[in-house]
Amino acid sequence: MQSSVPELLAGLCPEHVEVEIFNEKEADIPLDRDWDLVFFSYLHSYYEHTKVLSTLLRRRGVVTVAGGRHAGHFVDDVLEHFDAVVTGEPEPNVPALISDFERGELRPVYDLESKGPSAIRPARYELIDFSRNRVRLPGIEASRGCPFKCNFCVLTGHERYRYRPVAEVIDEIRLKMRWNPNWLGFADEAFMFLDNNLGGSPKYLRELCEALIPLKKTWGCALTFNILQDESLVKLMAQAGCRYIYTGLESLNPDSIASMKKGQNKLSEVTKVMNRAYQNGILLSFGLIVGSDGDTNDYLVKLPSYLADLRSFSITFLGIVCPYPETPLYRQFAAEGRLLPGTISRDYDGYTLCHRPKNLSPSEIVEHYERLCRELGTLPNLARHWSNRLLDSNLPNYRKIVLFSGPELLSVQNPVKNPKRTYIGGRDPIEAWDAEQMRKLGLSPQVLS
Ligand code: B12
Repeated sequence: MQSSVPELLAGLCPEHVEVEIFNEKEADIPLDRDWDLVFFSYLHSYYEHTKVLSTLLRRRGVVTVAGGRHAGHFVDDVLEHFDAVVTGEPEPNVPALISDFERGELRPVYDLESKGPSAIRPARYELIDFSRNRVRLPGIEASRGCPFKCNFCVLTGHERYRYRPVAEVIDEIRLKMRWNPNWLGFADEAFMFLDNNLGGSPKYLRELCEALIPLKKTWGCALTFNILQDESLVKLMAQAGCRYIYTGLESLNPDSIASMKKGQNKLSEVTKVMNRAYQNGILLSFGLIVGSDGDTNDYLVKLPSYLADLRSFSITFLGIVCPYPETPLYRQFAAEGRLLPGTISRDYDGYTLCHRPKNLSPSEIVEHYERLCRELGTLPNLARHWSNRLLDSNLPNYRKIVLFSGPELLSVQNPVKNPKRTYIGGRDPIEAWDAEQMRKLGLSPQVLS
């Protein structure tokens, strides 16, 4: 999966504007081009890098704009490195910004209020270059926000749950979406919902699924545990073409779930809920995070055997709980003096420990984390995953999805492979190219603790 922001913003540009999109995961950004205006979307951990890119472009007279969650939270800092910042939703603000720019009247901050999710315009899928990323699928948003209030989530306290009219979502899928042509027909008509929680309103999800049935597409999404407890809804999703669900299981330790304020995860129901999804033809993959206040040595040592008991190995993200600066968790750790000294925005990547854990030392958490990455993302676990899952359902495409999930399962090994990093916040040097450019450009990292 990749961010859909570039094609989303492109869809908001007036027709006379010529647009190019770049995703640095897929291709280097050519910094010698004579663009008039460049919009940047980035995750917190790429802020230093994005500052470098913006500064290099601005030196050549290109006007730069930043948007997204980090930019919206750190407006003053961001305005030192970009010409403007969008703090509101893109739909009203991008057209207004372009119009101001064309008149030579660019303002520093754009915070016009959106008319709501019906203002979302279809993305420009034809700009996605599937030859640069042969495995990605097109993505669409049906909703934004989430009704839950998990203490580590960047949405908590910022975004209420809202959804688009079903007919507009269906039309966008039918008429605008472009399919990945690289899989000999397998990925034709397959897409992802990029929503934070497609099940934020079960009633809306039912309506959406009813409308998706006639389209006969194959799709995946992320949603919360409570939806998986509703068997009729899971069946309806499968009937509508859903073959993959990601859910944030986060922890199998009740104390950690309680510390995250994630009461919707009912640990006693995990086995039942997982098997139900598989048997209905949906591959359930999940994320786990370590480093929460309930975690102990005993739990972290036993985690692989708990997963073996569940006979479930389809972990997509194994992370270290991250106190993103706009979250309740960050405010809690800051108030308790538990942020590690000297953490910079680069450290807020979900794989680096940025706080002092309650029951363990920072290096103990990182040692457990590195071991778990190595132990869980292995070929024997992949073999177990395939043999446990392949025969669960014979719905069309289910087995293909199980087979194609192999690389995702192995990718759990990837985060901690850089031998130059300790993955303890405040200790590791910035990546070499960024550090060199920052030195030349006189930029310093954003210290967050
Ligand atoms: C695809 C995806 C990924 C991809 C691509 C990342 C990316 N660049 O977005 C990959 C797989 C790399 C990824 C990784 C991770 N992800 Co992720 N991911 C997503 C996902 C599912 C979809 C992103 C997307 O396209 N959304 C649709 C677009 C349209 O919305 P958006 O990105 O939210 O942007 C909105 C606004 O912020 C704004 N906006 C954003 N940028 C800009 C720029 C401009 C100029 C303007 C005007 C507006 C604007 O416009 C959008 C519409 O309102 C989101 C969930 C979600 N729905 O957003 C999580 C999400 C972004 N991921 C998240 C997390 C936690 C992670 C991981 C830490 C997971 C992990 N433990 O490994 C890692 C982070 C790695 C890192 N180095 O920091 C969090 C937040 C992370 C953060 N830093 O804020 C999210 C929000 C999920 C969640 N609710 O927890 N992820």
